[in-house]
Amino acid sequence: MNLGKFKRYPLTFGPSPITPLKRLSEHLGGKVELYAKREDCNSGLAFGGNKTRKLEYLIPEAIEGGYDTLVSIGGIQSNQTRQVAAVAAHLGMKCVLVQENWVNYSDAVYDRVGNIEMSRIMGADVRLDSAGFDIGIRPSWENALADVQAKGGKPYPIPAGCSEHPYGGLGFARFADEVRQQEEQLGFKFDYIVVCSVTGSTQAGMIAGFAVDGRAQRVIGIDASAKPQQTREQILRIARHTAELVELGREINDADVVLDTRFGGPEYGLPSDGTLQAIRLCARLEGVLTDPVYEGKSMHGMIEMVRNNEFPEGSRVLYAHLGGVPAINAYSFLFKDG
Ligand code: 5PA
Repeated sequence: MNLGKFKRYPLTFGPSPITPLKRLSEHLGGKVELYAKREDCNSGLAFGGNKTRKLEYLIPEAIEGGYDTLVSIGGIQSNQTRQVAAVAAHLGMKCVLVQENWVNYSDAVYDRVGNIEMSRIMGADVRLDSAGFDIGIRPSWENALADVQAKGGKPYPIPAGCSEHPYGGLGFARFADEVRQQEEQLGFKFDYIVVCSVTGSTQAGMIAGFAVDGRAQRVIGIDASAKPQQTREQILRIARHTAELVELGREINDADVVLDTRFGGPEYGLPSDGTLQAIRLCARLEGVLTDPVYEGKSMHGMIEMVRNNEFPEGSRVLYAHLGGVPAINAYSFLFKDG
C-alpha cells in the first residue's frame, strides 16, 4: 500500500490509543477479548472523531488550492460538521454548514445543544434545511457552495462524512497501518475489527487498508443508516477507489464488504432498546460513552455477536470507537433516568 505519495496535514494527536475493554469482556463470558481504538479522543480539535482523521488527507488540497471556506453537510446533530467547523477555526478558514433534518427526533433543544452548539461557538455559518436523510450529494449543499462563490469566496466542498470526496477513504486506510504498528508493540494481531457505517468511507478505507494483510473481510461493518443497500454500495465503491489510489495491487470485490444490517434500526438517528442497553452497559462497566446514532449501534452489534458466540473462542476484537458522544446532549430525554 502506497500512502506516502499523498500529503497529510496532521490534525490528530498521533496514533489513537488502543485500550482493553476488560470488564465488558469478562461480563460477556470472557471467551473473547474486546479492545477499543479510541478515535473518539484522537484530537484536541473539538473532541475529534473519525472525520478528523479523514480530513487530514483533504486539507492539503484546501490549503494549496487557496480555498477560504470549508463547506460541508450533515444532519442537525452531525459530528462531521462539528469536526469541519473545528478544523476551519484551527486553520483560520471560514465554514458553512448545511444541517438537514435527517432524524425524526426532537428533544426540546435538539437543534441547540451538542454538536450544533459547538459548531456555532466555533464560528461556523450554520444553515438549517428541512430535507430528510440521504447520504448522497444534496442540492442544499450545492446551493451553499454556489452561494459562497457568488459572494466572492472560494468554497472547498466536503461532502457528507467526507465520503464522496476522492480522498475520503485514505484516512482509514492509514488507520490499518497504524493498527499494524500497534499490534507489533502489543505482540498480537486482532482477529476482527468492528466499525459503524453510514456514509461508508470509514469502513471502505479500512477494507483497503486491512486487505494488505488479508483482513478485509475481518472488518465487520455495523450499519447505522437503516438504509443499508445505499451504504453498502457506497462502501464498495469507495473501497475500490481507495484501493486503486493506494496501489493495493488487487481488486476489492463484493465479498470484501461485510455489513451487518441487524442493529441499524428502527431508523437512522433513532436508537432501539438494544442500542440504549448497550450504551448503558459499556458506560457502566467501562466508563466509556457511546451515542445513540452511531457508536451505540456498533457497540450493540459487537455485544450481541459475542453473546451469540459469533466470534470464535479466543478471538481478539477491536472496536473502532469513532466518536460522536457530543450528540448525547441532544437525547437527554432518553437518558433522564440513566
Ligand atoms: C459517523 C458518521 P461513515 O459515515 O464513514 O460510514 O462513518 C459512520 C459514523 N460513527 C460512525 C460516528 C461517530 C460518526 O459520526 N457521521 C456522519 C456525520 O454527519 O456526522 C457522516 C454521517
